[in-house]
Amino acid sequence: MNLTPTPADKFTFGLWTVGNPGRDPFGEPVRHKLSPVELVHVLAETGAYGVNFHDNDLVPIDATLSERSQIVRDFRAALESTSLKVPMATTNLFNDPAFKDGAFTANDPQVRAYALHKTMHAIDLGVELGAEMYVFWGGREGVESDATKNPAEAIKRFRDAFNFLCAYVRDQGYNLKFALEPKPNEPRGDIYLATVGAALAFINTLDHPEMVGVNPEVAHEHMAGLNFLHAVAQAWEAGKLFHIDLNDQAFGRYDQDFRFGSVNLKTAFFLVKFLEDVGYSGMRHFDAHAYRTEDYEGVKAFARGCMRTYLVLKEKARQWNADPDIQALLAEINAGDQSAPAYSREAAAALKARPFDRAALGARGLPYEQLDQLTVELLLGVK
Ligand code: GCO
Ligand code: MN
Ligand code: MN
Repeated sequence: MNLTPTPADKFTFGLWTVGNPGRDPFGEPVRHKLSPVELVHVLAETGAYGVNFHDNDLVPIDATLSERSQIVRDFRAALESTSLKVPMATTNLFNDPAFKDGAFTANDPQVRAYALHKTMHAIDLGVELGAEMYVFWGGREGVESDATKNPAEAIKRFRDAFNFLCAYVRDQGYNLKFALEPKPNEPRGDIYLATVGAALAFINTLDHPEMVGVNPEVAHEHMAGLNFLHAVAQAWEAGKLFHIDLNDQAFGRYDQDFRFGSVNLKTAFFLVKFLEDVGYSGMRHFDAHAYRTEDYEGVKAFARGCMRTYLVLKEKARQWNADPDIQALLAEINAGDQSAPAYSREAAAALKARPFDRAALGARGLPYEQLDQLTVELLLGVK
């Protein structure tokens, strides 16, 4: 089994993931901060394909123009020397106190204008470094109390912002797509467009829906108690799976951002199997961070672990698809499968008149226990 990542695997990490210094609401950082250039080298050592960033992961919010130029030059040189790519970029619209009530949906119109201003500059920066995907995670776009904001008005503000930014990208002639990243809560009490399904419905109301897709994240759907694979599959089927954030998360807990596959192995398996089976060709972005117990050796182990687990599960998916016992059960389960007849008045009348043996339908056993147990044994390495 070859578990060495290659560029074709499209494994990427954000500067904020391997660069996470281990601060949490209860404790100070446990790792010293590395510069963006140092982080590029850490990622190159682990075999990643690309590095993503928020504008301020790279250029501090109060940097002067000449500082910005120097930072971009140094970063570009690090990318060139390591062959790392920047496939995706995003805006930090959550850290600065100006965004305490949200960015595009803030009640203060000056904040909304500043959010557009900051995002246009951040888009320019991302495009300058080669990004073709732009992620929007609305971390502060929400409320603690519904007394404070009209939720329908908030959605309208969101729409105005996306229509503005799509027009900006088109006007600049950038080759850039947008991916919305839903999350149900944290840091706000409730965040708007909380799930992949909500984002998909919203996209169809935009001026340029063809430019906009989703960036689902494992942890975010799990925080809402939802089936992540089903959300991903719906996005894929709608042609909207533009990007994906891989990590892991125990249900019912705080926002954990654990190493991919470290909690729900079977869920991770079916996700990888789906992405590989359908031929998803986008980035596999690990939006996670190392345990707070780790030093930078541990951070590298964390990054390598995300990629290795993905590759192991990809190989397991290949075995699952080739396994004769599993395939025989699938053939049995799907026997007699035929597409539904197209509607015609005659077809409908014939279907209405058709007799059904309801008791026989209900009596048919389905070998799902066997199929799932075979899956478990294959994953446990005893098959
Ligand atoms: C989170 C989010 C973020 C975003 C990032 C890119 O829970 O904090 O997942 O990590 O993915 O801001 O937009
Ligand atoms: Mn997240
Ligand atoms: Mn994310």
